[in-house]
Amino acid sequence: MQEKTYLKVVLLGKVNSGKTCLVTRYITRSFSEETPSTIGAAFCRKDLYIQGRNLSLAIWDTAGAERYQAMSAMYYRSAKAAILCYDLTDRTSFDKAKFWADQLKAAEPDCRIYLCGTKLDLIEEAVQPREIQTKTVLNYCREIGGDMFETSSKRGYNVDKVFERIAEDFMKSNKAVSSGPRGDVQVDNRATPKKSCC
Ligand SMILES: Nc1nc2c(ncn2[C@@H]2O[C@H](COP(=O)(O)OP(=O)(O)O)[C@@H](O)[C@H]2O)c(=O)[nH]1
Ligand SMILES: [Mg+2]
Repeated sequence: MQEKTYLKVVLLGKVNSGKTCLVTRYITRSFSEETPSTIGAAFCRKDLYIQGRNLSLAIWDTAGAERYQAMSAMYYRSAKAAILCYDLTDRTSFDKAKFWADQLKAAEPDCRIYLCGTKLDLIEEAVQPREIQTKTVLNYCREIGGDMFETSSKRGYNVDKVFERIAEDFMKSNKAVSSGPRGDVQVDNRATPKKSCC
């Protein structure tokens, strides 16, 4: 049987920035206006076959814990990719994403950063004005060596792209890495998730 590689991916961002909807859309292909405001960690797995190898994404959603600024570094420990969500219609959410980028840079320098501007549909349908310009984020990404996407979980726009890019980047940089089913066994097995989202 072919060996499976595990990749820990964490989501971070301001409350209501669309993290849970992004994961839900990717995993279940669905969207609901009413997302549960659970406290604890939610863990999802997505198995992929990419470039001739089995890759399992271990996706961690904060599930409300992001309310506490000092969210345990255990949450993102050993993560190889972080999706930092910000709401394109909420200026302050981008400041929060930058805050998390700083935290990650200090604690997990090997973790790749993917900025994700959410709720693009609200702008395209003129429901709300854009508060964060694409160029601003692109400049920031260049500065920190990250990547950027603009998505709509409601429409399903660009959501798969984020995770595909994460998987591709990881495969490019890691020819043969293997770890536990949650991306980092030793740490994450102790931090038992209170709720599983799938
Ligand atoms: N219109 C629209 N609303 C969204 C989108 N993503 C999330 N939302 C809404 O934004 C709110 C917060 O989303 P949620 O995923 O729970 O944010 P979280 O706190 O970061 O996990 C919910 O009311 C969602 O329905 C999107 O792509 N488009
Ligand atoms: Mg959430």
